Amino acid sequence: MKLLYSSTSPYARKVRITAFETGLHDRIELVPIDTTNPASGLSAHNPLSKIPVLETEFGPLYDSPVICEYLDSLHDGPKLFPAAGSARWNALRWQALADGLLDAALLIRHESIRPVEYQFEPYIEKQKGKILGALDAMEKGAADLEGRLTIGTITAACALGYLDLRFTDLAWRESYPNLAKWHKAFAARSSYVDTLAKA
Ligand SMILES: N[C@@H](CCC(=O)N[C@@H](CS)C(=O)NCC(=O)O)C(=O)O
Repeated sequence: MKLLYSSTSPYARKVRITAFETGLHDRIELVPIDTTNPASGLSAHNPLSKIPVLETEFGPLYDSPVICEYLDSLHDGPKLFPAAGSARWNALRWQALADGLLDAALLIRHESIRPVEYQFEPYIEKQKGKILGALDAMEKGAADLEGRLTIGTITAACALGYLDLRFTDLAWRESYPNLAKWHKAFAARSSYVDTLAKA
């Protein structure tokens, strides 16, 4: 299976960590894509022109929650998407929360690479508020993260990793000690180390 990705994409990282943790890593061929290059051909794989995209026997799959759930259906080990009940809905809520943090972070990033005269500070502040709101909720619920590995814990780790990559000024560890402690342990996993951004 081909995975269209970039090494800095936190959504693609979710997929790559999922592939490692489910033992499917060797079945995936990584195909780097530059999303800023209109000639990349990405839109032929995903009409939204976004990564990650996984080429499968069912055609291209996107976005990251769909790809991760597909990969989780291919192995017999402990499931990253719990089948039912509170375990399932908690994992999916954590995924939505951390994906939402990432969405806000990416919007800030897109805004901040525009020429300064086109940047709209109130919009950036609004998105920053979403990031901080998500971090507050994650800090309060950090005990939840200590449990089994799920798509929720993977997404939370990727979201915090993206703040480390692009939002160092935020210094999130200073205000969110429980999250910092949890993330430190998660960051020792080889799936996390092997998927660190190369840029
Ligand atoms: N909800 C999507 C978000 C994917 C996404 O926004 N990917 C970014 C890269 S980190 C992208 O391809 N951006 C290019 C664009 O928006 O044109 C997912 O979870 O896969």
